[in-house]
Amino acid sequence: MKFIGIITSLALTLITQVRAGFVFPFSGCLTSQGWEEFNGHCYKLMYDRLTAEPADVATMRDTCEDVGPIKFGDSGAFIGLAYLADIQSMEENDFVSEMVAGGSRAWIGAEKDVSSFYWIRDSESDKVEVSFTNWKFNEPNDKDGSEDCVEINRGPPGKWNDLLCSRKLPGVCKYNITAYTASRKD
Ligand SMILES: [Ca+2]
Repeated sequence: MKFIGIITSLALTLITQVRAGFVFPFSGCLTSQGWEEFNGHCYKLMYDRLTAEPADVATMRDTCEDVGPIKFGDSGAFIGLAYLADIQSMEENDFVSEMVAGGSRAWIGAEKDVSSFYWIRDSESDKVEVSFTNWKFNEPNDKDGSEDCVEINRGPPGKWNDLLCSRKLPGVCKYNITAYTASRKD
């Protein structure tokens, strides 16, 4: 039985490391596929995983879950560990802004509920109220009372703007390397 257990464990490790044909490393990031490392996390600028086009926020959240590494949830289902990026400091903001680069705008993971913005990582974790911010001058302006999502690089590099969640942009995906490696030890 111990042998079977080891085989099962190896199989699970292989399944969870390999995603879309890629093996996610247990340290560092999958640089060959565009993932870049900053402060214990991996980041990637992504487009819709199905169309390779810019997409609305909901589609980009799904894309992030689909393109990153996975773990097994309590129900036994696979859970994607990557999420539309939260940003906690100016250093991280600079990193993300430069990674998006080229004057491009991109979704980050903040979304408004009533009057406050929250980071939403996945359906299993609580949303966390945004603390660090880098709003563009006169933003968030909630134009027409309907701007509930947040883009980076609007106007000056690194600055944030609130806009309609249905607008189409690429998105910045992110996952915690330690959360990934820890998920392999249970
Ligand atoms: Ca706005």
